[in-house]
Amino acid sequence: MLHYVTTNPGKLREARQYLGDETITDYDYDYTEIQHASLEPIAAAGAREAYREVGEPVVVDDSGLFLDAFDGFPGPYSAYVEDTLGVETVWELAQTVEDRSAAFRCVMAYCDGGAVDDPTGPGRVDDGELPVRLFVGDVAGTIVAPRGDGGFGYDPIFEHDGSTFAERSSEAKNELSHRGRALASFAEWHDRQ
Ligand code: ITT
Repeated sequence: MLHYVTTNPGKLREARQYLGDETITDYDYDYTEIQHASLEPIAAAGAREAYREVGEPVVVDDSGLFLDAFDGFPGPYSAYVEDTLGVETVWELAQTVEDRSAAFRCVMAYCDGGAVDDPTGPGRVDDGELPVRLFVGDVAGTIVAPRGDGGFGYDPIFEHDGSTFAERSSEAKNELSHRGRALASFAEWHDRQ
């Protein structure tokens, strides 16, 4: 069984909706997040630590919101900024600039202790540590005044195609979101194993 390791119920709901209960089981574990300017090394280190904790195949999901006018802030610090400032304050910050374009990014990292059959498959990071595979999804949008009751985190202030992510069901969000795109490329690879 594949363990989806997260402390965030919103991420888990979307992963379950996409992959199905027969593919993943949740594992609530708060792995150490290393400090880095990009999500990939954070996810890779997290997957290795999660695998050592769980002892079975794991996937972790490191994601963030990147505002163009602020050179990608909060980016890898999105969870810290949500906890300390809050989503409303990020909307207030965005109102101080004209360019409110932004992107969500999701990096999923898979680790099964190295027993991956296909050494040349997608996203493989083999840098002398436990091999991991990375599956990435991005979506562009605009920061807007909060709307909608669904989703989680920054969803109410992220608009794409006329609606915020908080105005979509998990299924409708997965059809075009950063996480949905990362899940699609992960599932495409995983189904071939
Ligand atoms: P885990 O590390 O335990 O998985 P986390 O919530 O701490 O959970 P991250 O470190 O990846 O996750 O931080 C991501 C931040 O971005 C966090 O504040 C989330 O609420 C937010 N976020 C991630 N994906 C999102 C999405 O699809 N919609 C809205 N906000 C999102």
